[in-house]
Formats: sequence, structure tokens, C-alpha cells
Amino acid sequence: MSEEDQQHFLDVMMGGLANDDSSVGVYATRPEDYDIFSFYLEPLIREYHKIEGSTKQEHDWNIPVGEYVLTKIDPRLEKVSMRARVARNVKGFNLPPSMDKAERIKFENKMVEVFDSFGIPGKYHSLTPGHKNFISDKEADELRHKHFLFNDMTTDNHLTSSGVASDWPFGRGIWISTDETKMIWIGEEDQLRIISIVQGNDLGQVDKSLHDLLTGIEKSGLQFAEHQTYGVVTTCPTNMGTGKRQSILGKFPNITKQGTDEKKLKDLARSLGLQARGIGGEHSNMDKEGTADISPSARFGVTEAIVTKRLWEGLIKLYDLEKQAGEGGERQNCCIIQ
Ligand code: DAR
Repeated sequence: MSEEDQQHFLDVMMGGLANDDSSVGVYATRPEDYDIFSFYLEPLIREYHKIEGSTKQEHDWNIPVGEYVLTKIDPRLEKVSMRARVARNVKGFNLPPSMDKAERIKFENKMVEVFDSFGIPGKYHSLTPGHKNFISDKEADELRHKHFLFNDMTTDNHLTSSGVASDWPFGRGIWISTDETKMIWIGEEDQLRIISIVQGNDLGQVDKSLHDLLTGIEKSGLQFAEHQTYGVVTTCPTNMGTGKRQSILGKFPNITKQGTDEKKLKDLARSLGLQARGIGGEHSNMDKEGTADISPSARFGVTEAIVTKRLWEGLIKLYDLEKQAGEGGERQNCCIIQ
């Protein structure tokens, strides 16, 4: 291994070496890391994503509209905050952990050109001092209050120790569509987080909105880094495959005992192949109504359509458990999917 690769291997490990609470403890620094360091990363990926034997990531965006409708679970679920996002990294650039300030700014400016041409009305807000679209801390906090903009990355030890947050806030920003249902983070954990947030009850609608945005970006000619086996290349191996996370903000006051027992909801969610997080996403807390961000755990070895199906099926079970917890009892086995 060359000295340069030895340094990159150490950089890949830094997040885990510096944070005892790491789950996988690695962040790739370049797309080629997944091949150069496959002796270490392949077993880790297969273990994390529970992949046995040979598998090749497939993509499928054929997701029905009008089928996964939350009011079928409970008529009160009429207006729910539904989110879907994909992580993407563009060929020809390093991954965020090893970008320097100049590369981060170059990437941001490349994306501004895309926003000016991809035909979806919206506005780019830059955190880069001196950028023509620069926004103040007050304006940035207003976008954070709406749960649009990501937090100050230097407040997350995983991101600072791994280099993901280096040169903050240069090369960071967010593009938001005029109707505020589509947005693109620039320079967070991945170069791009392509996001749709829809207030409603049809999971398929979020996917359509997200896929329209993704297609718009692809039409600009940008090529995303893909691995021949693992699919979409992402900074963290946990996001490999589809890079897709789909979630809703749901209320579970009974299971969480008004937000005092988050672990109960997290454990139940995990048993259903779901992940329960706080309302501000990873490493945040739920509120007194037990509001949590619920998403499927699987990202890799499943298609985009399966991710949505798993969310739907998991939610049916989770809301049934919430109803049982409200009735004071907890049946041993869960509901049958109709
Ligand atoms: N610091 C990583 C995070 C793992 C999953 N979350 C991500 N990628 N945002 C860890 O190993 O804990």
C-alpha cells in the first residue's frame, strides 16, 4: 500500500477511532476507497447490511401513487410530514472527508450552474462567506427551524473528527424549490443530499417528487459515482446501495410514554426493520408527544421501491403497537398485514 493510501486508510478510520459511540466507524474519503480498502470495507458492508453471498444493487423507482396512503392505517394521519432523500456524490470529486476548501467551493459553484439550468424553480442559499447567494446566520437558523437546513456540522464529533466538517462553512448550502417540497443539501456528509418533504399522507407522492428532482439533476449531465457491486457510492457505508432514506414524522405518545421512553420505540422499530430517530434526525431527541422520525433501516440490497414498501408495512405494525400500548396491553405478536 502506498504512503498516500496508508494515510487515506487512517483517514477512513478517524471517525471510529475518535468516537466510541460509532456504529460502523468509517467514512470513505474517495470513491476508489471501496476497492482499494475492500479487504476491510467489504466485510463491514456485508455485516452492516446483512448481505450474504453475492448481490448486486438494483434500482427501481416504480413506486405506486395512491397505494401507500397513511389514512388507511388511521384516518387521523391526514397531514403527516413525509420525507425521502437520496445521497449522491459526483464523479471526479473527492468525497467530503478529503475535500480541501478550494475543492468544496469548486463543487458548490458547479452545483450553482446546475441549479441555474435544470428547470425546476427555486433558490440557492449559500453558507460560504462572500458567495453571491450568501445568507446570514439568522436566515440560516430560520431554515433550520423549518427543518430544511442541516445543523452546524462542527457540532457533530463524528463529522469533525473524520474531516467531513472541515473548512466549515465553506462550500455548504441548500437549494430550495419555490414550493418548498424539494431541496438539495450541498456539502454535508455527502456532496449532495437530494430531498423531498411533503405534508400529506401518500408515501408514493414523496417518491415521485424526489425522483422528479433527481431526474432533473441527472439531465444536467452530472454523473454520480456508482460502484459495480455496492450501487451508489456514499461517504458512509451505511448509505451505500440506494442511498435512499424515506421517513415520516409520527407521534407515538403511548409507546414512548409521552416521550420519556425513547428506547422502547427504538427497540420496537428495530424489531420491525425500522429506525426511530429524534425529530431533528440522527443524534436528536423525540418530543413530549413521542414524535419520532421513522424510516426503514435497509438502504442496500433493496431497491428504492422496496424501501418505500418496507416503510409502509413497518408503519402498519408500529401504529398497531401504538394503539395496543394506548389500550394498556401489549399483545405478544403483532398485527397481520391486511
Ligand atoms: N459516524 C458513523 C455514522 C453511521 C451512520 N450515520 C450516518 N452515516 N450519518 C458511525 O459509525 O457511527
